[in-house]
Amino acid sequence: MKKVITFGTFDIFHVGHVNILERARALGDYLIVGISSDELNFSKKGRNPVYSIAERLKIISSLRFVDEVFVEESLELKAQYLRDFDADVLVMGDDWKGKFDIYKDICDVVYLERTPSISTTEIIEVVRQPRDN
Ligand code: C2G
Repeated sequence: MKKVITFGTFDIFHVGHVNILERARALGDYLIVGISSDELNFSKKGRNPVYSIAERLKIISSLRFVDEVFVEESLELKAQYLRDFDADVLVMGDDWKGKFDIYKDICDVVYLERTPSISTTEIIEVVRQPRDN
């Protein structure tokens, strides 16, 4: 069984997240998703996620092409996660291109094109815009 693993915050879930998870799963037989804890997101992005870790775990695990989810506590634990889950392929969006090549001694590393013009940050900004009506 070819095990694929990927990581992310997946806050304010959107089609860009669906696209990367669906394509990641298509590279193997089993998809594991490490979901950043609230604290890790704060350290990565300087803000708490809008959706709690419990909500983000529930949303991602509800997808038919996701087989397993866990909480990603730290970026520094990535090698341990890859080994613990016995991953064959690490998949990330190409905004991370090159950043995880150091794990090529543990598993294959594949960067997939991000879905253009959608991001959690943009959605938050649009929602915050004052209504002109
Ligand atoms: N993504 C995408 N297209 C978008 C937005 C996001 O393909 N329009 C991908 C990202 O490239 C990433 C995944 O969706 O692979 C999750 O994105 P984020 O929730 O922003 O995750 P990130 O902060 O990149 O966390 O250990 C790695 C980090 O936890 C990754």
